[in-house]
Amino acid sequence: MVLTKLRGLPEGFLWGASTSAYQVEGESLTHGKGPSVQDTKKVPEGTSGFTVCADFYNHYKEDIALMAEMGFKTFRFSIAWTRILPQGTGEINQEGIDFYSSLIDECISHGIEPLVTMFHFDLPDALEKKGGWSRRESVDEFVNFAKILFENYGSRVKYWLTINEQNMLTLSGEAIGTTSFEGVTNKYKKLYQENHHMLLAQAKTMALCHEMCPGAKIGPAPNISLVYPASCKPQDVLAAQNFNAIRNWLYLDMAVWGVYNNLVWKFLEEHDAIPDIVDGDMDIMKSGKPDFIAFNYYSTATVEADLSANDEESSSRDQQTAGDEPGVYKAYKNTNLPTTQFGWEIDVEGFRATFREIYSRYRLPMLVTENGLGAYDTLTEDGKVHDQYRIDFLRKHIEQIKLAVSEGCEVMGYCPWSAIDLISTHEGIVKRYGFIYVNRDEFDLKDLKRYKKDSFYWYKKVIETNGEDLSD
Ligand code: BGP
Repeated sequence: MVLTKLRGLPEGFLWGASTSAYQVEGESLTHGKGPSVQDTKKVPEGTSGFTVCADFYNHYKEDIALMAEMGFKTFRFSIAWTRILPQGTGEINQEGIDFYSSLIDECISHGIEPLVTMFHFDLPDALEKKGGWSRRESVDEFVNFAKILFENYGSRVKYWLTINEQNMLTLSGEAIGTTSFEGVTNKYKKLYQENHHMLLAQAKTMALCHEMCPGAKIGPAPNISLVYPASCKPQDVLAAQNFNAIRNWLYLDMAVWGVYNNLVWKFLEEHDAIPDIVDGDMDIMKSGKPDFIAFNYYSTATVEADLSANDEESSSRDQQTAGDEPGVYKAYKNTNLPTTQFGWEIDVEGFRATFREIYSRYRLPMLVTENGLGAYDTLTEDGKVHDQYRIDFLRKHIEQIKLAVSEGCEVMGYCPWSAIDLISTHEGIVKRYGFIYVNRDEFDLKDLKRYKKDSFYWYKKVIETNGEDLSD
């Protein structure tokens, strides 16, 4: 399909950008905040921890003013569960409630809609120590936290996101620092039981949001990217369908339709990992519906069939690529795609293909809650950051949004990662994503002064023209 006529982006398109509490705020164990699993995990060697980050906690007014200068219509941030409930349940930390209240007011006073993620990788450590999401109680613990948020902010926040990248918590929890398999005999059983509880918590929270905050909209925020087959061999196509189901559709089929994806169900049966499902659970899953699908997109994945899975040789493989699932699919390097300085594949058309696929399956408006380029930025002596590579990356992705919209996909907004430089999940501050440069190094905190990167001025113009002018 060659498109000659591009449709403009809809009026009210939510231009903005994203952050998460543990990666940007700092003050990680002060002002009454309790530790989360991000504060207690072992930080990869050579990278700083999360105690200071971009010190957003103390700079948020200045930072939001800069976002307003770029013309943001929305700002996606997360609320640290342990700033509100230091132990995860029980006593509320009023200082935490007040901090987010003031942050929300600050956004609104600049005409920026707060887009709030309730949970972004930072489970309260006190709950983790009791068994975290593996316990049935975790469902109500999360819903209790959500209720406190709706009570305090529900009249001011129109857009809510439940759980950031639940699929990555399941598939890559070790890298994120949220999963350990110590003493676990069946890792699938553990992961998919936790997953079942998160899905229940999400469904209950979506229903509660609609009950407590009429007019507010809520959705899940998984990391969705289309999975390609390595070739047109039918076995590779089947492998790609398997991984699409395990990586993507499990999460959205449940959020939207309240059903377990059949391919994933089969996969769980084969691994003796069907979660314990209590009577009434599937009714709960159907009771909370999303108003939109938010998703994070960085790149597509490619897989081939793993036909040797039943051989002795392959079952005794110890050098398995992280993305492999013996007998189900094998990760495949897509040589058609360029990569970032950090080795991540860049697939702009894959972004559009992902929109098309999500929309044709679920027919719900979509909101991009992450997409971006991690790079080693340099601050020049005269205080500039020439990040043309980031501008090129974002431009190409926005072009694909315009194409997707022209093809009939409903897209509500675009919030790249990240509004401001912050600490990467496991690669430190040197992997920068922001429009705003934060003057600090990995261990030398310098003065934490803010500088506008070239992409800052470019994005301002993009927003001003509602995506019409993408030129330099
Ligand atoms: C997503 C997470 C973010 C962010 C981003 C970039 O998976 O939701 O928290 O970290 O990826 O990843 P990284 O920091 O590893 O470069």
